[in-house]
Amino acid sequence: MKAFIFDLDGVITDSAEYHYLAWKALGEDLGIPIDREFNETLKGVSRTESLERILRLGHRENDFSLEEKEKLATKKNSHYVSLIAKITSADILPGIETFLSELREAGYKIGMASASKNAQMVTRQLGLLHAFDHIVDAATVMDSKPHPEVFLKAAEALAVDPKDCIGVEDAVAGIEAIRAAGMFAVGIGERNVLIEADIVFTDTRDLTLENVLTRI
Ligand code: B16
Ligand code: MG
Repeated sequence: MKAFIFDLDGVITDSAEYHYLAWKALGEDLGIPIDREFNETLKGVSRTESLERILRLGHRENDFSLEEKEKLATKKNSHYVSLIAKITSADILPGIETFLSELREAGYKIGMASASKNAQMVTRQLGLLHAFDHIVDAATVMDSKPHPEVFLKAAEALAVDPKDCIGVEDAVAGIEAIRAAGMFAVGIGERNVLIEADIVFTDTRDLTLENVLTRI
């Protein structure tokens, strides 16, 4: 194995909570209640697709023009951006900084494959820009997870064969994307949810090089 490619939300930091708060507020404006359980289905899913799912939930998918949907997505994003402005290095999930340093010292290439167009900004806020050799710009990705494109783009930028990459993800769609890219899939979350992952850690604290390499 030569490279590790990370998802952002739910793996490096829990910005999923801020996505939830911003979608919930938009849902309230539209009369569509969004709870945490439904929010699970939005994890790793692009902004436009998330909005479509919310509108379908409220049976309002035909109530808005493309232009109006863009305005709704922009409104959610402005709210989200105002929430993440408060993110600091204290919001890095436990064990992640140590793991990234461990990988750097061991000579692995390190990439990020997030569906978020705010990934650069969040990573900067966390003080982790230096820890990644490449962060894929989600705006250049045509097909969302579970399509493998974002992971394949990261591997290409790192100049590593996908079969020599390990992908780390918290979302079902993300694990599917890693597998479809031909990479080894490490899940962060529940074993019974991330059933397609090669290995699963429930806590980011357990994400160490030894714990991963001994299970490949
Ligand atoms: P944005 P990840 C994903 O990030 C989030 O999990 C998902 O909830 C969000 O809708 C998506 O990014 C797009 O984010 O609106 O900021 O472009 O988990 O792939 O790092
Ligand atoms: Mg995620």
